[in-house]
Amino acid sequence: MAAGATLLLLAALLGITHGFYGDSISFMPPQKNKDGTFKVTFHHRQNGRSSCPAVSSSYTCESGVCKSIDQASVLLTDQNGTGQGRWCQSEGGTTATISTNKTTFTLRESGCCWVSNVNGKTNWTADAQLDLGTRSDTRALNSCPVTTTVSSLRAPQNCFSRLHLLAHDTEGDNVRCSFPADAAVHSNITLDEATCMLTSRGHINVGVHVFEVMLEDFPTKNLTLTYADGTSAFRQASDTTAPPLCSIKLQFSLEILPPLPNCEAGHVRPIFLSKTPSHGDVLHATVGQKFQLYAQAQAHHASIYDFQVSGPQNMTKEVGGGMFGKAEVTLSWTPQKDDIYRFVPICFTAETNETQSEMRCVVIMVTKASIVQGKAHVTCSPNKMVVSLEKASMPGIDKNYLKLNDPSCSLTSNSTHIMGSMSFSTCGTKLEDKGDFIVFKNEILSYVLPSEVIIRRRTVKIDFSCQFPKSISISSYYNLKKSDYIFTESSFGSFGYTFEIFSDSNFTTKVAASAYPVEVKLLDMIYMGIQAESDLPNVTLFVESCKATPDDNPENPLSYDLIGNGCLQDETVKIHPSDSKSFNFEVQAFKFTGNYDQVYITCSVILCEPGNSFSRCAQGCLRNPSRRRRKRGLSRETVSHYITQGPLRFVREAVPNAAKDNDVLMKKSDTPQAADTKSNQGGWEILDTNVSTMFFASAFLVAVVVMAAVVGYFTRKRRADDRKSLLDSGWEN
Ligand SMILES: *[C@@H]1O[C@H](CO)[C@@H](O)[C@H](O)[C@H]1NC(C)=O
Ligand SMILES: *[C@@H]1O[C@H](CO)[C@@H](O)[C@H](O)[C@H]1NC(C)=O
Ligand SMILES: *[C@@H]1O[C@H](CO)[C@@H](O)[C@H](O)[C@H]1NC(C)=O
Ligand SMILES: *[C@@H]1O[C@H](CO)[C@@H](O)[C@H](O)[C@H]1NC(C)=O
Ligand SMILES: *[C@@H]1O[C@H](CO)[C@@H](O)[C@H](O)[C@H]1NC(C)=O
Ligand SMILES: *[C@@H]1O[C@H](CO)[C@@H](O)[C@H](O)[C@H]1NC(C)=O
Ligand SMILES: *[C@@H]1O[C@H](CO)[C@@H](O)[C@H](O)[C@H]1NC(C)=O
Ligand SMILES: CC(=O)N[C@H]1CO[C@H](CO)[C@@H](O)[C@@H]1O
Repeated sequence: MAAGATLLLLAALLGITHGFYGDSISFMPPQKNKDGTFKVTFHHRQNGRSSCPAVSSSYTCESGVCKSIDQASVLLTDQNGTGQGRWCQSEGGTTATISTNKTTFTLRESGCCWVSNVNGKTNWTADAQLDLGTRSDTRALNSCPVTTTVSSLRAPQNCFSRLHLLAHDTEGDNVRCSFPADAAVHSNITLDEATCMLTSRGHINVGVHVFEVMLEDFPTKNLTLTYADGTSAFRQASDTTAPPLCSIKLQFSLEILPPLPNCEAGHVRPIFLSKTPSHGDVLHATVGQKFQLYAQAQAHHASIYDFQVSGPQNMTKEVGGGMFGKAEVTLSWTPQKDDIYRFVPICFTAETNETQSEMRCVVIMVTKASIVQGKAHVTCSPNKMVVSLEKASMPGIDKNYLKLNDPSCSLTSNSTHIMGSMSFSTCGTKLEDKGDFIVFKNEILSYVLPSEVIIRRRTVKIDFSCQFPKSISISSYYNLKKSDYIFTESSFGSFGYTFEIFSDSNFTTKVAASAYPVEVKLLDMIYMGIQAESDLPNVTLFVESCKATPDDNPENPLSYDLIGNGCLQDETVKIHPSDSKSFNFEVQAFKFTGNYDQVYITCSVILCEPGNSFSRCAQGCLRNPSRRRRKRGLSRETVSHYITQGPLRFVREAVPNAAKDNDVLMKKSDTPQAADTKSNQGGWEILDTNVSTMFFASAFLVAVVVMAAVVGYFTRKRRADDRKSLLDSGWEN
């Protein structure tokens, strides 16, 4: 299959004089022309030290496959000052028009002279192979994985533990990374196929190590590939023997330096600060508009003199210093017309004399215009709405930078659509009374990281809503599932929580919706259970905090912690064993001191993928949460979401000397309407009269109310029961 169409890149000059330090190749999405030929455009970056190729390599095409070749000149893209050279990189772009009946297209380049290295490698070859079939999911040719490295990677021997390579696939395919069969890799260095992370497993000798890494993309769904000759191939996602859709080679050198006394990031090894984009981020740039990337690093005991960058031609670099060993860099680039739909990898390191920071890489997606008109399709069901956007209507859109009204909710996607689902109480959905209809509204917005200095993405704003005629009793729908919380997050898909009250410690019989507000007696045990549901099969539920408030506002300053930072805060809380997606607990009923008659419980919950000992779920109770070390990228976890249950209403026990209180109680039960309005916002009748968002919010913040009319006597009793924090004198009046 590999034979046939081969475009030879002859770059002999490079290698001979200064040695080969590695290269990377990135393809633009290949295009099929109307006449049946293919347009293949790629950018080739080559690494050096004191000098980099400044002239275009000469390309030849075998067996008449290439009808035309258009080579843009090779330009130096980054270097450490003339003569001083520690690194340089150049990039050249090539567009080839190819005509072939084959199903794949192969690019190959070779040279004799790797830089002298401890692996004993001399000859090198650069390979890329593209499948020329039209994918049934995108109706376009496959796009190759996107990767690159900076020119000069170096790490002190005792500090090198891992190197995270960029391996992005624009279609969301799986990218697998591997060493080619003939690679001479040090036996103490391993490469993780799925994450593309090089890891040290032991002693590695000082010197220059050279690496060749194959990046191959495999579809995550079944799809059909249709070829120019009319044939087609069905590709089963689970077929592990199928060839990759694209395979490209990344080559680089890593110099292992003599050990340093201190490896801590931020000491002499620079550490990136929060304004720097995260590794693997996908950023957006618009043709004709200046794109800027800002990064900041710090080394307390070394001086950062420069940043090394792997980027496109004509990207400019501005390095600035700062206090306390900080340094910053601003990269500016204005994409041209030819760059449209290009995915540009950018990697950078902060450089000190002795060493360098970790390598960070991002991908810039170049799109046409800054305003996108997109259409949303909304499906309304009794307890949720699902919105989907057709990607084709918004070329270049990226789900990772779209959010719903509540930015803790993000979106998922398949190859053709971007989707989000939410219940009417979550993700910032707002209720509006339109007279004859009740409207639940939300919107999709492009969002900007709070840490971002420069807003660079296109603006996307799509309103969507579900409306229900007021005349039908929507209450009957909602009452079915009072505590349904549905969220969507890009890495997790859709997931939801139910938060229920159970009648006993078996946690099998739920208190029926009609029984809300749930009446409890002071000092009774209340049994509550949270259950998670997720698109992902293997997730762990973690309850980070649970607190009680006298109303459905979790921010109410009057609150009492049952669980905080994953630790039990109240001695009556007991957790019952359950499966990984459930959390069952009991707590002794209580009430707030003062004129408060109900209690709502709000918990902050997180879902994690198992297997990461640094995930919030694995860490459990943290007495000092600010010291928690987060390791990014190893496995996924959701952000915290709040879910609320209640109200619980206290009913009074027959206690002596309570006639006065009983009067109060009687009054309330005489006017159930009013009492209800207080405890659960009047149920659903409001629909027929005057709608307020209040009704809506509290209807879903179904709470656990413990009760009115318990005054002085119980207050004192509680104190006697030693539940001190509840009864803090500050709360009494
Ligand atoms: C492809 O195959 C057809 C039929 O065999 C032939 O006529 C045509 O010349 C071929 N094209 C190329 C580019 O080889
Ligand atoms: C390197 O390539 C040259 C010519 O391309 C070949 O003669 C030589 O045998 C190769 N060396 C090795 C070690 O593969
Ligand atoms: C690999 O690491 C182990 C433990 O550090 C060391 O004993 C061994 O010599 C190393 N292997 C090589 C080839 O350096
Ligand atoms: C892929 O196709 C196979 C065989 O046709 C089928 O068994 C499997 O369920 C499909 N998988 C998906 C994700 O559609
Ligand atoms: C880079 O800038 C030069 C000079 O301004 C210009 O001629 C060239 O076309 C630019 N190259 C790209 C790829 O934008
Ligand atoms: C930088 O490193 C070189 C050797 O690599 C050394 O000669 C020089 O003194 C160092 N400069 C500083 C400022 O540390
Ligand atoms: C993507 O999701 C949308 C909405 O659920 C669906 O209509 C569409 O068929 C899906 N596309 C693929 C390729 O699965
Ligand atoms: C122009 C420039 O940035 N030159 C730097 C190259 O690297 C050395 C360290 O090896 C610096 O001292 C130079 O300032």
